[in-house]
Amino acid sequence: MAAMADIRNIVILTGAGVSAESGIDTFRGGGGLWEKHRVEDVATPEAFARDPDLVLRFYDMRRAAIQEKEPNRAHAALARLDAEWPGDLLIVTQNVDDLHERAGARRVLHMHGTHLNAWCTACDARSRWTGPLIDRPPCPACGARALRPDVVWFGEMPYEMERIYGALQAADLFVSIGTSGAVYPAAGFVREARELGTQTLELNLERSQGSAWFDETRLGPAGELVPAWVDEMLG
Ligand code: BV8
Repeated sequence: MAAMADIRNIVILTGAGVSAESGIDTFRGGGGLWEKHRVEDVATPEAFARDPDLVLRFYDMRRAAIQEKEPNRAHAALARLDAEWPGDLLIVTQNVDDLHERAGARRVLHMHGTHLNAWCTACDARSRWTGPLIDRPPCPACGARALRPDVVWFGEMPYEMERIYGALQAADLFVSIGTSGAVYPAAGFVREARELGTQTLELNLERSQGSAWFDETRLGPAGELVPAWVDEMLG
């Protein structure tokens, strides 16, 4: 790890592993989310066009389940770091849950969207949404019955990529927490960071597809590794 004095700007990438101890299924773990539903069946625009009810029911189930979960010690530690870190800090999350925010983090970017928004395919408005979409409720903005989850599916462009690459350019430290490194462009961020000469750290339950690219990998549950790392950073 670079000396603390050299680290001013931090980019943190989180994945499903940071929410696992809150009881939210990861995507690829044993009995993981996608094992119950084939990826191509639910998380693609084609699937939505082919079988909108299946996709809407899948997201209605997850939206309801996520609202019963609570942030865990990893989310709380990251919120503390966000509140106390004097330099730039950005939590880029692949997760569509709102547990980072509910733990108190503010500098959060949902690159794959969020389960608490509905996106109107008629007027493009995004509205906060906590209920189901299966009954085709009217868009709060335009009334059209054309709402979809505001979630980035495979083949769709993740949100705010310019802002993410800008933050990576300025970062002194890139930390990846709870992600398998299976999905791009997020899985490529560690390589961008290395090419920029940025210090890289991985905190994960097991080695990931990207582990070879990190200066340091610590293995264990996020609920233990993240609070310990935040204590290190805040001295
Ligand atoms: C795009 C939202 C381009 C939906 C998600 C071939 C090669 C390379 C790339 C591609 C390819 N073919 C297609 C692509 C592109 C594709 C892709 O990468 N596919 C993969 C499968 C090969 N990517 C895309 O399509 C992306 N878009 O490329 O657009 C483009 C260009 C121009 C113009 C238009 C478009 C969009 C990808 C976004 C898909 N949406 N989520 C939803 O949530 O339903 S992806 C979904 O999986 C998640 O959001 C997350 O991002 C992703 C990865 O999951 P993880 O978060 O990593 O979770 P996972 O279960 O995999 O791993 C959990 C990890 O945690 C494990 O390592 C585990 O050990 C660890 N863990 C478990 N418990 C704990 C723990 N760690 C700590 N503590 C614990 N307790």
